[in-house]
Amino acid sequence: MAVCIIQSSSEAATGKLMSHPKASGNAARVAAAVFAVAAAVVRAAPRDDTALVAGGSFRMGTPATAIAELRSRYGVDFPGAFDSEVPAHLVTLSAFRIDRHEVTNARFAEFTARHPEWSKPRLSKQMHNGHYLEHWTDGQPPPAQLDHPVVYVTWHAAQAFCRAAGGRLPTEAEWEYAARSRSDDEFPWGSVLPDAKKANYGESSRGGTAPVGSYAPNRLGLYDVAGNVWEFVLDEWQPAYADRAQTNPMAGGVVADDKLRSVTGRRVLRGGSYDGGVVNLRTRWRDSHEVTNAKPFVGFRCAYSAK
Ligand SMILES: [Ca+2]
Repeated sequence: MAVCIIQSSSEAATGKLMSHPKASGNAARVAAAVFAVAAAVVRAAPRDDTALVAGGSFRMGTPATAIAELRSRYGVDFPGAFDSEVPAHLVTLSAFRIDRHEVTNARFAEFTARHPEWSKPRLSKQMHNGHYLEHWTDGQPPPAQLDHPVVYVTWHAAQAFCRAAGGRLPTEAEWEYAARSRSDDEFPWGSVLPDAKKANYGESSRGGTAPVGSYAPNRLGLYDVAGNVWEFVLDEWQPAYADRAQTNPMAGGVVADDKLRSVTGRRVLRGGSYDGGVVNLRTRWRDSHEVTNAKPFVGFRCAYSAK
């Protein structure tokens, strides 16, 4: 099913600026135009931190015939391991933009200031697991962690943030396509196994989040795709992929903004975290959480229209 994509707020701001053609003849209007430019720049700032991903087709997921070898290679033998990645199936995506970095505490603090309905005191107890923004004090993130990924967020809050930023959460297919740099890469950096210099995961022994961008990006310029924090994506959790070619897939259907808070159930997580293992860093690995499950190792990034 196609995903509804809207213009980014930066584009809207630019359009507003261009509709001010008579400003030059009047000082007040010039001042207003200057203000509009400044506002546009401020609003466009997040857009400057996005990567354009060209559309195309790729084979998402893992063929069933590869599972035995994967279980052996990674020493993972619990029931059902890798099964959710099956089958490998052809996916065609339209072009999109995606944040180069996980959303930071600083960005999320700007969001809760502008949209206090998503601040900790205002979010009803039914909308989270009791830990929403647990690491913040008096509505502010830890000063030493402004450039760390925001954590203890719900799926609803993540999607609300992305909508306010002029985008949405990436679909699961977009996330995997971007993580793999439109290739067959097993990890965002290629096929070699991770080490403590490549990503923030369990064996890095940080024991917590790192400032976003602390490790080298993948070939599309995306940072921390593997590790640091797991990332909520748009799709509803399904235990396996549909066995057919798909265009712009998104499990669970388009989420209307006015119905966002009524979404229940599990949504997909991708990428592993500072608390995770090697296998979680694979670009094809899938996991899921309840939408209300605010955890210390889960964050997100946003996607936007390519136009
Ligand atoms: Ca990540």
